[in-house]
Amino acid sequence: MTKNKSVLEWIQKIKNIVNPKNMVWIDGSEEQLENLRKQACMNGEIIKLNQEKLPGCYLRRTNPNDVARTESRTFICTKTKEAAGPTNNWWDPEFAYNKLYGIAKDSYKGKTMYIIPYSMGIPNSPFSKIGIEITDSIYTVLNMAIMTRVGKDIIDALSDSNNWVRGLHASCNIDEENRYVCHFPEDNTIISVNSCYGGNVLLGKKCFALRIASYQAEKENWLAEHMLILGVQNPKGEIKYICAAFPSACGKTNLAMLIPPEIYKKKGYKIWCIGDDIAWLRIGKDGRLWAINPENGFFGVAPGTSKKSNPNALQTASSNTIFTNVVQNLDDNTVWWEGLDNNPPENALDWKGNPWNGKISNEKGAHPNSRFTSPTKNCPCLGKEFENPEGVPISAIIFGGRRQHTIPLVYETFDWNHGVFTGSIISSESTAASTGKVGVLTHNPMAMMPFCGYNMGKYFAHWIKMGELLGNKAPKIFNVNWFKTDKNGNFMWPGFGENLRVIEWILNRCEGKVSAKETPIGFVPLLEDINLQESGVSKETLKDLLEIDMKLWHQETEDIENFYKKFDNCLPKQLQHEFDKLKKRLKK
Ligand code: OXD
Ligand code: MN
Repeated sequence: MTKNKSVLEWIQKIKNIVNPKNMVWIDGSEEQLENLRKQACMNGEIIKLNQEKLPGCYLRRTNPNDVARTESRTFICTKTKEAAGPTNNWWDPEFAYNKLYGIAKDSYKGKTMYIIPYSMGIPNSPFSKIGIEITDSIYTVLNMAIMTRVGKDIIDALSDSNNWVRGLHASCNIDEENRYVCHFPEDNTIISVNSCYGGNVLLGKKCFALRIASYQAEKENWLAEHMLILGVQNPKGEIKYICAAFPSACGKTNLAMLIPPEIYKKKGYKIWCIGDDIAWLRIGKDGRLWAINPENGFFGVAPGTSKKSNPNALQTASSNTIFTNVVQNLDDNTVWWEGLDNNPPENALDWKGNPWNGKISNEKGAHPNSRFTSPTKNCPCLGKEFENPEGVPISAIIFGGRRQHTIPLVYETFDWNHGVFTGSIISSESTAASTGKVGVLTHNPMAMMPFCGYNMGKYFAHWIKMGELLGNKAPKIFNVNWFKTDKNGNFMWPGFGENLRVIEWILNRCEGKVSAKETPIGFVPLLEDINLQESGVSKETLKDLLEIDMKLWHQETEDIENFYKKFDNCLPKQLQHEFDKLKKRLKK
């Protein structure tokens, strides 16, 4: 497949460790993938679903101990602990290599070693980067073939370069006590053992496109971010693009594919999805910030996805999709999950493969972090610029989290550094995307806490520097919160497609079309500037949604103070300064 010396040497080294029966290069051909699907159906790794109703679709059940990312077992392995910073788990590289090679030793015995050359981004584009993942799991190969561009073209594009990311995945015994995901950013390497959960083993995604890439981006003056990219087409046909960072399972996929409310549709508004999870942002020739989505598929959360919440995602996941840990309806061999509709199957298997009657069972049928892996090209609202190697120019950056109180529906930050500060103080209620308790308020700066591959203090400084490089071409930065609740615990904002009303205000602000009210935390909309027509939201509720509760903000500052202490001397002085200014404004 290749004569590249660095590739061949590394493969030989890994082969000597894992000791496979044989070795197969993934060439990206449909024929090879189809053979692998057949093999995986035969060995029980995946189940073929009803091909009339769900053409090209399969189901996978993971080991019940292996259903989400394991942040406590994810490590950044750099020469110094300081390089990994105060928010990452750190291991000395030599220790980590020894430990993980020890665990992976002989673990491919009797198995096939699959070698997947893949590209994050469009092959041959200067914005793209290449990786090679070795795995013993066909499920991983099939997912990688959806999520990234794989095959012979990629290894050809690499030619004899040594600039590629090494990735070793070994399923081992799916032993949670020996499950580790280690990143070695200083030598472009990732090793993941004892898991088959997507976020831990699709090494192009979180491991490369965020953790390793964020490390590279800091050195090369760009940004690798946990952001969706979306285009808003106005009635004049102009498309403006925004990026938005939200923690896992907070609705990025829904926002990226939103359906405009009827009145917006009638006026001619359209939404174009460019990406739902990761953005690589670079300064373009024109000095503006440009974004590409380095992925080629969606690894979306299934529960809650419905005709009402996200018809585009449902359509996307209706063919050539791998479902993981959802319900199997035995009557017609299709799939179901909580929130899909009000008609759960009676004759079904739950995500663990146990008999399940959705009409009477008190247990959930699908795991809350069950997923669909679907090709981007299935998405009915995929923007044509998705294939543009230069990406799309970004007009606004949005940060957000899941907060019942304190954070208003939307506010605009005063300038870039205040925007970076606002990103740095995001906290959000934890979700099922990672192991651990759900619903706990957790700090998640820029939604990158689990994904920043180096010292987060240095990452903040890098954001500040990017603002300096962008100068007056920098996009405006906003903060949103779709999840504010009233005193009865009900969501006050309808969310989903209705979020376009807020995005319209954001774009109007970018174009200087509307004024705003200055508050201690930033600019909030004037009540009349958010279009509530046919939204079902009253002006009174909007007022509550936009309210800044001083008492809660004082508490928030105490919390920020504690959080910032973690960073010690690596917190950029600009952020401390922004924090001091906020406290002063709140005192007035
Ligand atoms: C994801 C995540 O899977 O953020 O995208 O966990
Ligand atoms: Mn994500």
